[in-house]
Amino acid sequence: MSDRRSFLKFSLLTSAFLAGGKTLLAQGQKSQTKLPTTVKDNPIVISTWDFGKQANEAAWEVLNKGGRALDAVENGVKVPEADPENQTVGLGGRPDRDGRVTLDASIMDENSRCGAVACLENIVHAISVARLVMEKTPHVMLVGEGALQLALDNGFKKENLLTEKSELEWKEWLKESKYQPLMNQENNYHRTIKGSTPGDEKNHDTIGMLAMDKAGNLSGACTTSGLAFKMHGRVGDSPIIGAGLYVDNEIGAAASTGMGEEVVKIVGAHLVVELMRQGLSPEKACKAAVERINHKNPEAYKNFQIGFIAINKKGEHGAFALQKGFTYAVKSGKEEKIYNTPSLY
Ligand code: SD4
Repeated sequence: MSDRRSFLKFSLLTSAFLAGGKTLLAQGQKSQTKLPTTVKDNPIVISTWDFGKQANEAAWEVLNKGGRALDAVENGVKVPEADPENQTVGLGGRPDRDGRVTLDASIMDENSRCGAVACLENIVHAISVARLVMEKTPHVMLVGEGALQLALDNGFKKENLLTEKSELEWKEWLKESKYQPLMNQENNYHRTIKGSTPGDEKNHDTIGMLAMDKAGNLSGACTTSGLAFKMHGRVGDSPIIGAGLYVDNEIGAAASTGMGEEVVKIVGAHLVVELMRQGLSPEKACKAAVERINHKNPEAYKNFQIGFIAINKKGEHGAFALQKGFTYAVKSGKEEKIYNTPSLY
């Protein structure tokens, strides 16, 4: 089938899929979808992977006291950022192929204000620097030296983020040094990193966290050390507003984890929020985004994982992944649970 014909076929399928073709914002029509009703006084926080549970607890301390969702998500993701045993976020993150730990992070609030840092070195709490970008500069993203300078100017201290464990793994990887970025996913990771312990990374990756506070406002945060042994300077989806994270306070919020390049190509988190605007549940919206990635690159599932999480203004949550094994943690007044996420494969 020609590219154009496949595109048309896909577009038709998509139109039929979306609420009977009723609302196609891409064509400039006004949304006819009723906005979800906010459930006030019932805060909720969700985050990626099993390790989201501890992060949710820190977020909950803020939410339960009636604090802002923005403060909750920052507080929450700082937990894995500070954990040296966690090799995918902040301190202890796996380095790039040159042995440098470079962090990506983004944050977004209920007023669509957002901030991000990319390729930030030597600062543990990349998320707080992303918040500084949002609150103290007229910009949305700072990278590398500029991001570091902002952090230092605001009292952050430089630290070595490369732990002995991550350094040893990097040195092991250097023996063959295949310049192929590795996703922190068990089945392809342990084939390559001989020094690593199977099971260590199973449920670890980027942390994406979404929260709704007692006032019914939404915020989100996303922070990561990115792909292990990536090229120096590589930036993933996590600091790209709309790709790794997106919040629309009228509709809902979404975040992603997994192979960032594929998420950027479909502007994943924004897509999930727009699909919720069309009336899809959080899980169905995440599923449609994963299907979009799979449609564009049907070989994708063989090489990597992608997962999306989402919440809407009703406090409903959901997630979907490309492959089995993705989990997400939820804490609200009603439940505290780690969910196994449904997947395409
Ligand atoms: C990235 N989505 O940088 C993030 C994190 C990741 O394995 O890939 N972790 O693409």
